[in-house]
Amino acid sequence: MSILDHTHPQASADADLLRYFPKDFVWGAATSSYQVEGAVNEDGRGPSIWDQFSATPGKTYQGHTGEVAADHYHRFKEDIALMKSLNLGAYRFSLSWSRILPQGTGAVNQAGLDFYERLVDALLAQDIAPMATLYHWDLPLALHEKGGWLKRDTAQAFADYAEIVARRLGDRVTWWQTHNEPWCIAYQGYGIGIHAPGLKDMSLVPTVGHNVLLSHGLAMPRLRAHVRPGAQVGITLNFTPGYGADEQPSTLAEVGKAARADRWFSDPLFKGVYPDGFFADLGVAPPLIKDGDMALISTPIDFLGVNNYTRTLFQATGDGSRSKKVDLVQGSLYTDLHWEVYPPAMRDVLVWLHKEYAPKMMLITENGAAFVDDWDGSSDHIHDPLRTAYLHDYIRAVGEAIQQGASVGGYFTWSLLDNYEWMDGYSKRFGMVYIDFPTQRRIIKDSGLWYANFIRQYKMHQS
Ligand code: IFM
Repeated sequence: MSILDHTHPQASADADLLRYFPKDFVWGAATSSYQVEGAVNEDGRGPSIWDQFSATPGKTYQGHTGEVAADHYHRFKEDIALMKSLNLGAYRFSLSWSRILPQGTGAVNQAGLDFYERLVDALLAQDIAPMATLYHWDLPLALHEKGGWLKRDTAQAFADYAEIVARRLGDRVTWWQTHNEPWCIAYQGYGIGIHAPGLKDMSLVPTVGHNVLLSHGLAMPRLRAHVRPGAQVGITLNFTPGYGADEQPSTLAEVGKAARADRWFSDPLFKGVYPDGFFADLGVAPPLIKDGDMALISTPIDFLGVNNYTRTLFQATGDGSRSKKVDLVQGSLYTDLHWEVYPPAMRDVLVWLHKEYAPKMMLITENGAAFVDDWDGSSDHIHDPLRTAYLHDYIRAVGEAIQQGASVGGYFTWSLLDNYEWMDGYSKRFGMVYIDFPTQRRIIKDSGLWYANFIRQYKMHQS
């Protein structure tokens, strides 16, 4: 079968692909607050570390900020209509902490909570399940100024914030997540400084990771106390598995390091320990762990959110004395972020997670691809066969993992909308819906039409 056979928006899904997915499998799409909402100065929202970082010259592509983004704050009803036309069963969004608590702690901004209440109610009215992520990287600036994730107080503040949100929305939202990708929060934000708050000190990374995990553990009981019976509470981690192009000891060593990096957060969450050797790999000291921390962190979760986009391939250099990442794998397709398209990694990660930790359930909370979209400025069609092929092949890989026993309950594309891709600004497009940023016009891409058609066929197959 050629790419074009299955990327046509009206293509019929392969029968075996539909069969892989159990009844009540959730098909959704995801976004995050700073990447889509805009309205950064409206209705009492306080600044976050991303407002500050993106306003700092040289930090983001052409100085792009999330000030307007996809204007979802004002256009969420239009966006929910798009979700409906895409046949989505769920929408994963994140809440902006500083919209709700402008100082991170203290006085609650009711207007911020009201916005999320309107969003949730509008989703429910369309029979689209809301999935709320409490933290997707936009820490209130006021907390950063007091030390941010380097301080245990921030973990406590996060738990207080979680309770405030759960008290307001807990009667309606079934799916809850504490964090999105702690790995990125710690490593990219504090270690290599390419994300807010932009610190470049590897020695800080273990403490940040630990405090984020601690905040998750502290928030779990606070959430459970205020969410409806049957609500599902979890966390999302990102995984980029390492593979070896050969079996040289140096290659196996690199693959081992990548495996420990992938365990950095999952081992504490499921086993209550950090992976042996991980901090030594980073060349830094482990975090200070107080009595009871690991027990809190490993409080059972209802589901694990899994984000996977690519893999890393390692290969020995000429004399075999060392190995490094292969920058261009022969025959592989790369996305616009230079991420290798490698669907087997999705299957392998899910099967590994299932065998290693036996999570009650896993949800793919993000998967998708940045590709350049050509729009002629007037038509209402965007042809993006590469993105469609990516989604098709990764969905198939999820199906294969299910066939091998992994318990996966849902899949969310990243992303519903083209949006603010952090340091890359608006230069990278992940959406199933194209946004013409100057006019905010929305156009469903062929990949979105394909996904809608696939979900429709899944539903027909179930009934
Ligand atoms: O846009 C991001 C998202 O915020 C977190 N996961 C990866 C996506 C693509 O880079």
